[in-house]
Amino acid sequence: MAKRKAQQDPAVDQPENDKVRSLAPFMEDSTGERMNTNTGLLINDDQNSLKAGERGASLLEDFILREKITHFDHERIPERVVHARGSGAHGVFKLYKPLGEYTRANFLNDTEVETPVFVRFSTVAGSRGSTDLARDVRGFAVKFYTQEGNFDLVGNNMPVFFIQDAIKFPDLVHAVKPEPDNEIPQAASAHDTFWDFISVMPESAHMIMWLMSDRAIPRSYRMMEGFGVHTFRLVNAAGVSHFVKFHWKPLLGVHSVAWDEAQNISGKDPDFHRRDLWDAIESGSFPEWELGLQIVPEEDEFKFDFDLLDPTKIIPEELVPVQRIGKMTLNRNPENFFAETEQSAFHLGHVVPGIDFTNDPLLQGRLFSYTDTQLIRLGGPNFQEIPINRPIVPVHNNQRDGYMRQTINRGKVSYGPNALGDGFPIQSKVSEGGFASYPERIDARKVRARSKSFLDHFSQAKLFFNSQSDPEKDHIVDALSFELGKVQSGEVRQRMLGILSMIDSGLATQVAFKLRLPVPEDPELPMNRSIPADADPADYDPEVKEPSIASSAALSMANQPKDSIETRKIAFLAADGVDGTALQTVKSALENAGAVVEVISTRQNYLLSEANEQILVNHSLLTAASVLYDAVYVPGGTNSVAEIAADADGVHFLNEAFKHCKAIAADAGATQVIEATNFAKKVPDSFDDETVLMEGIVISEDPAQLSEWFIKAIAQHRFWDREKPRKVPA
Ligand code: HDE
Repeated sequence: MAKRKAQQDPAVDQPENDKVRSLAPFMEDSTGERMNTNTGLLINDDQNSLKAGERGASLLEDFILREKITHFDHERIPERVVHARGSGAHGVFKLYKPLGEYTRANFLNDTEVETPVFVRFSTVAGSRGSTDLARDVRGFAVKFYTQEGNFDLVGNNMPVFFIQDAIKFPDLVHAVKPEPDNEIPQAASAHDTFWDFISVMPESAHMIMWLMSDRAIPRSYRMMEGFGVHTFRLVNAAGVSHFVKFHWKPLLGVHSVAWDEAQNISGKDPDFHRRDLWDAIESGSFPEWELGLQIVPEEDEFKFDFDLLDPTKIIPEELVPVQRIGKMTLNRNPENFFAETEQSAFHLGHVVPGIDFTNDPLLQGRLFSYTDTQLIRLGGPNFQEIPINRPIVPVHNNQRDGYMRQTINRGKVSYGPNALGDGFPIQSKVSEGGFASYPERIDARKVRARSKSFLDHFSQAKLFFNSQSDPEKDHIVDALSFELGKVQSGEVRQRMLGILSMIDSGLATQVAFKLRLPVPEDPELPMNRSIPADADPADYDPEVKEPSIASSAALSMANQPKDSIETRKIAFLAADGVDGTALQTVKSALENAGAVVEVISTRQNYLLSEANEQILVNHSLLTAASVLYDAVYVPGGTNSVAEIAADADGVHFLNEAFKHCKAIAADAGATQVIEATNFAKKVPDSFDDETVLMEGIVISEDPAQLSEWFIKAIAQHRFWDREKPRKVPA
């Protein structure tokens, strides 16, 4: 394939795969080429339109002007109606062990095969140009280009959903999108229409707990889990079906930012997640996830105290463990955002033999929506021919024509059955790889109804809340107080307190305190307005019950591994006169542990150390901010320390890092800077393994010792206890 031109050469080799190679014939590269029109005519003047005299009117004859402007006028396509804001990457999936017992899908049976993938991460509510750091669900859509056709696993970073039936999706999306009269607010759920809808839809209670948790503000796309949400089926060669839930587990662990930080990042770098994903791949720190399966035999369908078909429920990992069956590595950035990321079209109806659906009513509706939406977004039925969407296997069928048809189908026959074409293209037997739907037995009346087994709306909301650490619970209280605080309608707020008290009375009390509203004394069942006109509302009353297990460790981010600082971004605050030896020692130690170090100074370009060596400056305090880093270090050096301590932005950098509970390190000779901060009084008097792991602050005169402690502290990610008894201002 065309090699990237010199100026685009990434720092590391980004491997090719069958899918990437298939894109090569469609690539264009103008380096060293002459400009021509779309019909191949060499252009002599692309800067001046054709005119009647130098100062005269432009001439209609100017086909070069018209072609250029016309193309420009038509450059935009509609953004996705949801998940408009996103970023994509190429990669591969490799299986650990064959899964023939459960599925006949080829790519889940052959451990030798590397299956190419394209992944798109997204927010849901915001438009294409909106901030990455909105409080929102994240989309996690994976297209596997298998030898049996494309399999799309179109998931989210939260394992449940707001609604139980697809027919309510347009209502949900209308409620959360900016309000229709004034298009306010952008990319935010903190407004009346969203909470009004939620307050009369108790089935959303579980999802709301996830959305108000720190899962809604990830540190990075690379540090999120992914979930298929619905229960799917795996079907083996003998036709035996098992239920399955799909999980993606990030090898870097699951981590989030603080809400105040998220809001600041949205201003300082709205592309924070996009940039983070791009930079990680460019630098060779390829993001990795393991694919996990929770498998339930058919005969266990009714073994649980929730319905497997209800998309507002998880299967707790304590009940059915997640088996890790393979690894996905994202190792290549797209060449062109529009061609690849924007035009990628996912659909959970893209399956391969051995993977099938269940009757989850949300899943069933999605099976219609995804192709339908591409027809308007990508302009017609030939969107599957767009290079990023093509399978890596050839396509033969009798579908023809339509806008922008690319394929040149040969021959007279475009129908089946046919005899003139010897019957081709022919169908495949199941034994030859043909897809046959799982022959689930159905014997039913046609009804519009909700199963009673879907009416338990609170037990797993409770399970989620109970499983959180204390800081995580506090963040949920804060998030709800923020969101409901932005709501104007008193009735909506009050109704939401009713819902919250069904989940946890302490939670409801704390939010009520912040809103200065009474908690409903003896909360009646929250009103469910999501019922048919003729129904008896009592038939739709939520069933109130306790979770089957008290808590689930997998639901809390506090239980994530904390043993690595790989790809973490560390800011060094330094100016002329810095102790170059300390700076380089700590830099090397952090880089050896896999972190990325950036030097931030009062001015751009470079600084001079005590020993007069030039040190590269990555940013000045004007173009960087602590919210864009995971930790901060201040090296010694009298002049450097004095300059940072005297710079309001330098001190603010540290205050903010402290407020957001990040690891902070300073040389013993840099305490002047620490003295200038709001948290000076909170710095321990002496340092050892224990204080460092508790407080996240390291001061030492020995750069080697400092590095060792600092690395341990950064690996903790955050020191949330700092928020108690109250946050330090920044
Ligand atoms: Fe989607 N969803 N969705 N969704 N969804 C779309 O398809 C829809 C749902 C998800 O990066 C749309 O191509 C309905 C659950 C992702 O391109 C649209 C329902 C989950 C993406 C659509 C749901 C998702 C989409 C808009 C309820 C997690 C982005 C653009 C029945 C399991 C894919 C598009 C990408 C995108 C419909 C609910 C995930 C309109 C009707 C549940 C990750 O077709």
